[in-house]
Amino acid sequence: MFGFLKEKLKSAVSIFSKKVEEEVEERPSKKSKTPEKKEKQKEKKEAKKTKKEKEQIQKETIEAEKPIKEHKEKAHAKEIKEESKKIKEQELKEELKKEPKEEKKGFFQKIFGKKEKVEEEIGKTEEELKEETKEEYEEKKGFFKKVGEIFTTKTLSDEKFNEIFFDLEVSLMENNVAVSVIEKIKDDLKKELVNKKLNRYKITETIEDSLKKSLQEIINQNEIDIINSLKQKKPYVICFFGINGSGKTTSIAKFAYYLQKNKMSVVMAAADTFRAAAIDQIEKHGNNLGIKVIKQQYGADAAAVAFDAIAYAKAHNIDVVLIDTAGRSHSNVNLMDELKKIIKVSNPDLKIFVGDSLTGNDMVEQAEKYNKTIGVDAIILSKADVDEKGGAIISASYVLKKPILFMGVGQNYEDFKEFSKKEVLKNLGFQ
Ligand SMILES: Nc1nc2c(ncn2[C@@H]2O[C@H](COP(=O)(O)OP(=O)(O)OP(=O)(O)O)[C@@H](O)[C@H]2O)c(=O)[nH]1
Ligand SMILES: [Mg+2]
Repeated sequence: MFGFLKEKLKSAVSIFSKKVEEEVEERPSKKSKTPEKKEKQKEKKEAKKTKKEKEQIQKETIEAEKPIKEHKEKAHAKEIKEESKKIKEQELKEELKKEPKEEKKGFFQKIFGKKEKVEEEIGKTEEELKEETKEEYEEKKGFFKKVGEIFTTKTLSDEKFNEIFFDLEVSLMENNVAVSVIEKIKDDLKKELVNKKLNRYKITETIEDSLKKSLQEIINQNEIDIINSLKQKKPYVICFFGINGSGKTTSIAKFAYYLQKNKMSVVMAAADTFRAAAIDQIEKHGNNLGIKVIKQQYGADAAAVAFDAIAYAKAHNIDVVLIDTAGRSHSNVNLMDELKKIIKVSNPDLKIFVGDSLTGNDMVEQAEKYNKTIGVDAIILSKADVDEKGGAIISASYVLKKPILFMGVGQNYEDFKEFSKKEVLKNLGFQ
């Protein structure tokens, strides 16, 4: 899950950061050297060469004078030793004579020296600084320049940002991230980067922080505490729908297993009377899990099956009714009308859209259309275990403004994960 998107995002963000850095940094290119600069460099080289020659001559002279020098040095060694001893004694005497106040000042100066120096220097004008020796002046100027250079002087224009963002945009699109999600990421990044003086040492960090914040907001859609909601009404009716093969029947079986684990009783309605093998399929799950399945014959009225299941739940004090429906594309008017009828008759407490995460943007588009026609309360995304891209998982709830309840992560009953924002961010490398 997310492996592909994570890698793509990582490299796209790194390229994006580099391009932003290049854009806001003003580095003189090597090619742009003027003829005067070239001439100066040549002169410097020559000077270096003559300096080397001079040093060679000096070295040879020193070698020749070495024996004489050694003799002289030995003779004076004793003399120098005695002299330095005298100087040290004198220094010690003077040090002892000094006022204790002065000693204290020296001590604090050592600790706060730097701060005092900065404060002292800040008070000086450029002219005052220039009055000092050239070397000192250059050194100090360098220090203040460094402080000023933390923030870039050049800023990123809106036009340049759009140009640089293009690669990141393509990466997100290739990984099934919906257009509206990309737009949000882009707008958020723009706010952080465009026409702003940036801390040149924190450009990558700024970009990563902005992306993390955007993703947090994108996946943060009104959560539902499902177990708590289920306890509010009896029987609690849930209807599942989506396009063909999206994983509805398998998800219903996994949901039933999850409810059993939470000590809730369940009945399932085989309201897919459209596909021949659908009734057998859900019955098989019912047998495996020890759950009653309400069914009629193939081609029967699906709404009537749902109605029967609710009646059975009421009569047997069952907590939850799960209604399986036939797969249908939003564009199939007859089947959509049939679904509307099921919804009208069963009046579900929760309408769940089951989407196949592998189908990416198509799934998100279908979900949007379902939402407009019959309303979606929550989402289950199946096949997340085989979805390497992950863009649809990020996009679905943002586009619909509805929470993702569970993710199908395999073919077994226990391969059903409660949606965790934290885990999604972690899998994308943002936590
Ligand atoms: N790897 C994986 N496979 C899944 C998952 N969920 C469902 N499948 C498989 O997807 C296929 C279709 O699943 P179904 O549950 O029959 O889908 P459906 O939406 O009920 O299909 P129709 O009723 O024909 O519309 C089956 O082979 C399932 O085993 C999942 O989370 N992971
Ligand atoms: Mg099915």
